[in-house]
Amino acid sequence: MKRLIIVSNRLPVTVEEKNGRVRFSKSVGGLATGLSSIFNRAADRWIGWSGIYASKSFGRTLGKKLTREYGCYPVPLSQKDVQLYYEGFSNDTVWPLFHYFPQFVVYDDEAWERYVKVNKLFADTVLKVAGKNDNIWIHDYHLMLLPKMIRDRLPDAKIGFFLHIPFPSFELFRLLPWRKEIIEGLLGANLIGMHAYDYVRHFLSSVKRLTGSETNLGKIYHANRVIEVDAFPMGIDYKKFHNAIHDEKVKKYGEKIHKETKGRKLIISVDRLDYSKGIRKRLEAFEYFLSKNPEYHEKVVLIMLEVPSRVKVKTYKTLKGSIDELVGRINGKFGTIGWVPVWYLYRSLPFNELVALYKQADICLVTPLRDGMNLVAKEYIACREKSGGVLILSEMAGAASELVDSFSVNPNSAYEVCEAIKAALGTSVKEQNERIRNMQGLLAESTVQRWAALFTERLERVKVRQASLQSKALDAKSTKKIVGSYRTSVNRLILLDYDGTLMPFSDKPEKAYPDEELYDVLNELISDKKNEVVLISGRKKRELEKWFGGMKMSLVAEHGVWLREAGGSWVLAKNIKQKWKDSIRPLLQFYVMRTPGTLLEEKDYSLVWHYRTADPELIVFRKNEVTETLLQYTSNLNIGIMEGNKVVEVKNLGVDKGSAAMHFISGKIYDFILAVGDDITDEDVFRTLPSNAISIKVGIGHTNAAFILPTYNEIRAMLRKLKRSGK
Ligand code: ADQ
Repeated sequence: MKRLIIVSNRLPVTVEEKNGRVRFSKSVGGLATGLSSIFNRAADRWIGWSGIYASKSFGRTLGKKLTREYGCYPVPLSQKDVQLYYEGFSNDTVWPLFHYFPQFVVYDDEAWERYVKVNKLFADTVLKVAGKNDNIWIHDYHLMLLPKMIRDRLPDAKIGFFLHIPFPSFELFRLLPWRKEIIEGLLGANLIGMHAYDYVRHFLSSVKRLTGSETNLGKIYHANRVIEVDAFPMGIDYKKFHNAIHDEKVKKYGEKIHKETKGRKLIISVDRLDYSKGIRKRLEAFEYFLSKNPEYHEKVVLIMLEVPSRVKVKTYKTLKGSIDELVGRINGKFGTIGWVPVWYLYRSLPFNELVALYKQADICLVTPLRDGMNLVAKEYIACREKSGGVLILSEMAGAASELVDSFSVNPNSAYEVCEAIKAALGTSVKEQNERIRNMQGLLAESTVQRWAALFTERLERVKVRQASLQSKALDAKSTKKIVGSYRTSVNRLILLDYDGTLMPFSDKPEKAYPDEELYDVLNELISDKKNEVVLISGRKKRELEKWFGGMKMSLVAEHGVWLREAGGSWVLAKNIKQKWKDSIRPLLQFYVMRTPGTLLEEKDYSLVWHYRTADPELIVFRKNEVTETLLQYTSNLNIGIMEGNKVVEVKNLGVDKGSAAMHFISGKIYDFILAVGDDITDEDVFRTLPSNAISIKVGIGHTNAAFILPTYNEIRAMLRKLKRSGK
């Protein structure tokens, strides 16, 4: 049966031990609420830490109860695990780095090793529970290695990953010594979701730079799989908040707030006490507002509601101290006997009281320095009715791209925040209501329930799409058939590409020379008189001759420009010219100079611009520039521009690997034809083949070939198998 398996650092049930008694309570966060709408306790599973250390004697009974009553499977974590994996690597390394606070990042090998270990513990629990048809949905930065760990042990699993915090630009991400492991870990998923498109962009850029894998429109071709990445902005349980404003308890508490604040204009801010939330800067901005606008003294109150968070982490302790001090300073400086400008509550409020605050507030001040999404901004909007209300929202929050009717501010500018408060206080209720209505329309549609449903549906679809791409994978049955027809045939033609097909790619083309194993494989094939082996390459004839000149096989160089029958001499294809090279060469040289990491290769009848080691972001632009310029210069010459694997090649038109293949195919009647290649130039061969030929593409992607094999290793193994069967 297809089930949903949710994996997150904490379970949706909070377990607490007090005086030897264990208490269970439902977690109330946005994530738990959102997922509960699609989580079926009886059938689905939730894997995470319960909040109780594994050493506790009642651990086993607790586990059973959690499973039986809540569908939850606790991951056993020791105190040391939590200290190093959660407080350490997750919150002292990843959190500050991903929120653009490199100065707070702790690089600690021990914490990293524990992060790996705990991710493995999570993988063990997932593997105990999950089957290959289940949808596994992993959440957040604590578990970034988990997708790959599961993929390694359950290769066909359907794995989704959602990152709740920003993904930083490569300039920051590269600071992390374990950046490659993190990227590889995440790429174990089938679908990766983030709150905003900016984070997706940053992630794709890191993938390109660290793995060299191709990415195209949110798809990553990596390790013979396609991984999709997209923005899924998370919403809130809109109805729950909006309906609660009519609740009697909420009304009563609201009246109390109104009375206590003496009907003054009420500004609120609500967050976890975290440096990323910009609490200090916000207070400084409010102080600036009070100093510049004495007419508002005694007329406004700022209520700051801060939930204690990560209290054991040093940076948080220091932050708490400095906020206490700042609140004291402002109140001391501006307060009067009847007016305390800042009310500071350091605790979590029950739902009804939180809603009442949202309902009473004239302004909600949400000014994080960086925030993945920020649900408080959305909750405030959901709790407004017809009494207006202004949301002042930092442009650094993921929510800013959706809540465009808020007052947008740069949280680093006390001046901007001050001006926004002033503007908000001066805006008519009519305009406030209009803005609120627009934002409510969006939030009522894009709820957290819809978010969860969209993600899981997409995960299903991604898997179907990937299955269709992989339907060409050469399986045991087809291999057997190919081997069978090889065995019974007497005239065989084997057309092989070289780079990427028989050899892996190298930074520099000249470094990819053949190894001993490859010579063995080729010699085995050649030794059978029934075989005619042709190497069809884009390389220069000099290289092919040096490497394979002494072997009894035919060679094709420069994508069909030069042909050499086994034992014969090189022959030039018809209608080939090279004079054009003199006018194109300086052009490409100019681009080599302007683009570090690129190089120009000159073949007899073509020019090749290689960019394998260049900055992948820069190449996106430069490649277009190069091809556009080339198009202008080549329009009246009989030459074409061809894009290959990290190369742009300028060559004679009408001559390609396909025409070379044709030369051999039409020379004789063959009862077995096999063609193998990996890139776009080999597609010309696949297209030329007669219908009974067998074609194999190396690596995933769209192709005219009948089959796909993952890497050159499998191709070598396959060729060996053929040879052995033919004995
Ligand atoms: P958080 O950093 O926790 O979440 P946020 O999205 O604002 O930030 O969620 C906070 C939640 O806690 C809200 O639902 C809010 O109502 C509640 N809350 C805050 N203070 C409270 C208080 N004093 N009393 C009661 N409740 C309080 C992370 C990312 C965010 C991302 C979410 C969801 O950092 O950017 O939006 O995950 O993906």
